[in-house]
Amino acid sequence: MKDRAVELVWKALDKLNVELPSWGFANTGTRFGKFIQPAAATTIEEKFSDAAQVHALTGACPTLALHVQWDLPNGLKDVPKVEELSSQFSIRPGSINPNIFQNQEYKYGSIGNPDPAIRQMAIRHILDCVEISEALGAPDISPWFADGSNYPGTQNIRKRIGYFEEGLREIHAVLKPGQRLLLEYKPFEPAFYHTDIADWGMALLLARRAGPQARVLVDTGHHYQAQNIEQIVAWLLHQNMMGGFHFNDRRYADDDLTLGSIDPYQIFRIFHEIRMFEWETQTTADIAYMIDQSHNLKGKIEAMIQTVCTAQELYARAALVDYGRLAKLQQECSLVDAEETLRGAFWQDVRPAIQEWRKSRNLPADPLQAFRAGGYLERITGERSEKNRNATASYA
Ligand code: RM4
Ligand code: MN
Ligand code: MN
Repeated sequence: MKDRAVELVWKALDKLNVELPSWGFANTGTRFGKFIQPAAATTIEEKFSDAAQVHALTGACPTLALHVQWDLPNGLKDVPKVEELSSQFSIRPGSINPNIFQNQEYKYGSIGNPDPAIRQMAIRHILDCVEISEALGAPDISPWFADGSNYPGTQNIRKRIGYFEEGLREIHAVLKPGQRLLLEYKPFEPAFYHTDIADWGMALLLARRAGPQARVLVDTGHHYQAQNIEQIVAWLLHQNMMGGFHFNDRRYADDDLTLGSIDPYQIFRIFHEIRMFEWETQTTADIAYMIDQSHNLKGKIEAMIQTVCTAQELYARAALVDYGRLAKLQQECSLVDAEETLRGAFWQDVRPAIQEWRKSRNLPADPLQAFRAGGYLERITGERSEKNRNATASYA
C-alpha cells in the first residue's frame, strides 16, 4: 500500500470511535430462552470492566451505552456509582437508553398507549433519563419504542401518532443545549401488525415534530430485506437529521449478528456515503457510532473485539475512495469507472496498515489474539461462573 493510502487509513482510524453496548456483555436470549455464558457480565461493574478490556485492546471504544433500567435500576440515585466506575475503568458513559418496553404496563405500548396514565409513566421515565444524561455528561438520549399492535383494527394508528407527537414534544422541551434525542425505528418485533415508529420516514417526521435537538438513529438490523440503507443515510445527512447508528448485521430480521458478518459491502457503502458527505461539506457529521449486538453463541468480549475491528476495516476502506476522482466520474456519468473507484477501495487489504496504526499507538497488532493471550477471560470465568450457573435460561 502506498504511503498516501496508509496515511488516509491512519487518519480515518484516528477519527473513528465506536460505542459499546452494556447489554452486549450480559446474558441475553432468543425468543425461546437464554444460553448462559460463564463469563457473562451480571453487574454494571462487570460491564464497565469488559468494555474497558475491549477499549484497552482496540483503542477505539472510550464510551459505554447504558440501558437505564438494567444498569441504573435506581435511576438518578445510581449516577454516583456510574461516575465512580467510569473513572475507575476510564470509560465514559455513552448514550442513555430508556426502557419503555419491559414493564407489564407497556403491554399495549408506552407513549403510544391508549391509557393516559401509562403514557405519563413512560414520559416520566424518559424525563428521568434526560436528567441522568445531564448528570453524567452523556448528551444522547436514545429511546427505542416497542409500541405497536398485533392485529388489524385493534388500535387507532392515527391517534397513536398524536400521542407520540405530544409525548416527544414534552420530552424535547426539557432538553438542555447539547443534549440530543435520538429516535430509533424498527419495522416489526415485538409488534407484528403495526409498529408506531416503523421506518426512517416516521422517525424523521416525529423527530421534526419533537424539536430541533431530535435526530434519527439508524439500527442497521432494523430494515426489510433489500432496503437501500445507505440511501436512507444519505437522505438523513442531507436533511441534517442523521443522529447515530446501532451497528449489527442481519440475514433475516433484527438478528443482532456481528457487523459485516453477512454483508460487509453494505456497511462499507454506508461509510462511503458519510465520508463523501464529509468530503463535500468539509465538515465532520455529528454521528454517534454505536454497536447494538447481543451474542447468544459467541463469546461476548471476543465478539465485541471482532466487531470493532470490522468497523475499523470497513471504515478504513471507505477512506480510500478517491472522492475528487469519483465526483468527476459521477458528473460525466462514467458508470464503470465510477463504480470501479468505489469497488477498488472496497477490495483493498487495509489490515497491514491498521496493524501499523495500532503499533504506533501501543495497541496490540492483533487485538483478538492479545485478548486470548491476556488471561482476562480465564480470570472473569473463574470469578463469574458460579453466579452464572444459577441464572435462569427458561421462560417457563
Ligand atoms: C431493540 C433495539 C434497541 C435495543 C433493544 C435491546 O431491538 O435495537 O436499540 O435497546 O433491542
Ligand atoms: Mn438498536
Ligand atoms: Mn434491535
